[in-house]
Amino acid sequence: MFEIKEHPHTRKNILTGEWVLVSPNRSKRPWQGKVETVPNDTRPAYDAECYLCSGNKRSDGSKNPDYKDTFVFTNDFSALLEDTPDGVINKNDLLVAKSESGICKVICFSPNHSLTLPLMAEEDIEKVVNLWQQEFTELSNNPFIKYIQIFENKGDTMGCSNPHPHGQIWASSSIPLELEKETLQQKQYFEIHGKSLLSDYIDIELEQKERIVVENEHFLVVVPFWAVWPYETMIISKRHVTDIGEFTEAEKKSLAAILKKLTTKYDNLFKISFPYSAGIHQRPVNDGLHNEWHWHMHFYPPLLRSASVKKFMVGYEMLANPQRDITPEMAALSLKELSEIHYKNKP
Ligand code: H2U
Ligand code: ZN
Repeated sequence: MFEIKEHPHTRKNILTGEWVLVSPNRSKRPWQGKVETVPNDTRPAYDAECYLCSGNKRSDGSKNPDYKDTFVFTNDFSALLEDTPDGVINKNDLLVAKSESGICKVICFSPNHSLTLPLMAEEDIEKVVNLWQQEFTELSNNPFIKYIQIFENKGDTMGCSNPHPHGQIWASSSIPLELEKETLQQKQYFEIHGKSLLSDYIDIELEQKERIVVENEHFLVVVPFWAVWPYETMIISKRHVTDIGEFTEAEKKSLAAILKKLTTKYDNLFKISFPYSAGIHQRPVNDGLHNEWHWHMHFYPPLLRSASVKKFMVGYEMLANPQRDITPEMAALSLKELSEIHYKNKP
């Protein structure tokens, strides 16, 4: 009889409609491949060479203010520009292109160069959450903006160019691919069930308790049933809200608290500053009602079995289908059992 804990199987990502191959039988295979060097992450609180530190010069010559908590500026090398002319290219339906415009921003989480989210005080993470909310509201006032992607790329392994605690926002004139997929799946569910897909999903997670990493009054963190990356997680708001603009003061406090707990657990897993790409998913803007949308945040960490062994999305994954060995349930259990006190702050 098919046993999900033992036998190879595929699981559906209900947010994208895509599938992941899970091979629990394979998680004990020996590793003789690439071993990454463990990055040394001790840094000074101020680095005269850093283009994000308070009062420093950036590479385009502009100077950062002497900021004391958070600081936001327009990306000096923006991937999207506000004044790109509209236009379409179509050569016999074979060469197809369209212009894209937008606004890109960089957000410094703290003036302290040595910190990361898990090492920041909860009140200071709250300031980051407040800024995300404020930027979302302000950017959505531009009628040409259709989607606001708030994200953080953390660590060399993820191609992050600077260890200063920071994130980015790219607001674009069209809805990006991942968001198109998630909109479609959530809309279909909402039309049939009259409830958000993630509200019903949360109920199952709370009932089964097999994939919960941590929770508080307003948020739940799970390794999703369909996770592709070994320690992938999602923060899901317990209340059905479509975007960060709707969060109350209490919810913003709760979000800061759970961000600290989750990222602390991540650092504690391999006792390093844990790399990841993380970002908020929420409704598109200036695009009519999107009641189907349920706010959540994805964390995609690249590490597999230690600080130095990374998961490669190659071979079968590139050519056919994503695949994982350790099950989401095993990953959730490891994360759940980890301390909520950062290893660097242990007495
Ligand atoms: P990462 O989050 O991937 O490290 O990128 C940092 C961003 O900071 C990157 O998009 C921008 C880069 O364009 N940047 C500036 O806006 N000004 C600078 O002086 C250097 C980097
Ligand atoms: Zn710095």
